[in-house]
Amino acid sequence: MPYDPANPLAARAAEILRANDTGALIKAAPSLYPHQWSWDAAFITVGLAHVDLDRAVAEMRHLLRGQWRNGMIPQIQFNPDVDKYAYFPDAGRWAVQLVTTDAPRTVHTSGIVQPPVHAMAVRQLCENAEPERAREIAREFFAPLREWHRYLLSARDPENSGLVTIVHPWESGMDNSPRWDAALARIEVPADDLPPYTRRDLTHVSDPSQRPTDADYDRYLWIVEVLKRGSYRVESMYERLPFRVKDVFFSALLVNANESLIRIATLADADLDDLDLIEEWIQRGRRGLAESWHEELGRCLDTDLITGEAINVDTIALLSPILAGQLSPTMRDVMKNLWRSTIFTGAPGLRWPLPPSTSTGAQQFNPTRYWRGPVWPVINWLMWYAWNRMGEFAIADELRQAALDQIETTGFYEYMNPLTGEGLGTDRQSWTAAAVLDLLSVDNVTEGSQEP
Ligand code: 2M8
Repeated sequence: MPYDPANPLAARAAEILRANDTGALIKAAPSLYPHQWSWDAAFITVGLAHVDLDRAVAEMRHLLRGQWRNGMIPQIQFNPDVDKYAYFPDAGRWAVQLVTTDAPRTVHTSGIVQPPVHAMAVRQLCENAEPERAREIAREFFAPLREWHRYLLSARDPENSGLVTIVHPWESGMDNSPRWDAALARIEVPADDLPPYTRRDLTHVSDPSQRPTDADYDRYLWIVEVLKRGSYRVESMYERLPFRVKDVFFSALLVNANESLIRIATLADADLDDLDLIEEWIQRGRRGLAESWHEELGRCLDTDLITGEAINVDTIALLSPILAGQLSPTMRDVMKNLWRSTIFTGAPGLRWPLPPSTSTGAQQFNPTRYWRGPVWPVINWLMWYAWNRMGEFAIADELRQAALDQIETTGFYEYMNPLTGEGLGTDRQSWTAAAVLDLLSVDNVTEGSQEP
C-alpha cells in the first residue's frame, strides 16, 4: 500500500521526519538526539522509503560517509551544525580522529557500533524501487555492507562463534537494559582517571528517573576512555576490555541482515565467492544462536565473556531467535508461547498487548526507566517484521494493530509506560514515525516477507 497523505497518522509521521530532517541527515529526535544514529538511520530509511525513496537512499548514503576503513559503521555520526553542548559525549570526547586513522577524516563519529539493521533497510529500498533503480541501489550499497558485516564477524568474533561481542552497553542499542547490570556493576571506575563531564540528556528529559543513573553513566564513560586509550582497536585490546558480552539480539539481527545481504548481492550481480562467504556467515550465526539456547531453561541467552556465565534476565532479548528466523517447528511453538505468556504480551495489567522491554514480572522491571520496562515502538516494529517473515501473520496482525493504536492514542514518543500507556523520553522520535509509516504499508511487507 503506498503512502497515503490523507491518512492522518501517516501524514503526521511523514511530517515528523520532515521536521527532523536537517537537509543532510535526519536527527534521531528533535533535541535529545540531534545527530545521526546508526540503527535509527536504518529504521528511518525503512519508513521513509514509502514516502520519498530518493531521500531514503540519501539517508543511508549519508550514514555510510561515516563508515571507518575497517568496515565499522559507527553508532553516531555527529551533526556539524549543532552546538557541541547539545549532546554528550560529543565528538571531542570520542576524539576518534586523534587516535586512529581508521576513522574518516572529514566526518566526525563515535567509536563504537550499534545493531546491524542496515542491510534490512537497503533491502527495503530495493523492494520499493523499480527494477533498474533497485539494481543501482544494490550496487551502491553491497560492498560497504559486506565490509560492515565482515568487521562484525572478525574484530567482534575472534572466537569464530557466530556471535558478536559488544564492548559497551550502548552497542546493544538497549543502553541500560538489566541484561548488562551484573557486567556493568563489576566495572570499577577510577575516580581520578575519568575526565570530568556534564550529562546533557537530563536537560531534555525533565524526569531523571526515566534515564540511566549517574553511576551507570560514569561506567559508560569509563569504557569509552578505555576504548579511546586503545585507539578503538577492539581486536588488540580484547582481553583487557572491562565489558565483553556475546549479545544474542545483535547476533540474531546479523543473521537476518546477512539474509538481506544475499538478496542485495544477487541484485548487484556479486561474485559467487561473495555469496558463499555470506552463506557461511549465516550458518555460523545460526550455530552460535543454537549454542546460546539453554535447553533446561528454555531460553536463548547472552553470555558474559568475562565470567563465562549466561545472562538470565527476562527481557525482549529472549525473543532473539525469531529475528534470525528458520526455526524448527518445536522452536517456533516455544517462541509463540513465550510471546503470548505472562513474560511478554500476556502479562497482567498491560495497557496494550505489546512486549515490554523488560518483563513486568522481572525483579528489575521499572515501567518508566529507559529499557527497563517501557514499550519501544521501534521494537514492536522489529517484532512485527520478524513474525511476518516467519509467516506468523495472526501474531503479526494483532501486534500491528496494538502498535498503531498505541501511537494514535499516545503520540510519537520514544518509549511508553507498558501499564498506563503514558509517553516517555522524547516526543517526535524519528524511528517511531518511521515504524508507523511501515506498519501502515502492510501489504508491502506481508507479501514480500516469506522466509528466504
Ligand atoms: C539511545 O541511546 C543513546 C546512546 O546511543 C543515548 O541514550 O544517548 C538508545 O535508545 C539507542 O538505541 C538509540 O539509537 C539512541 C537514539 O535514538 O538513543
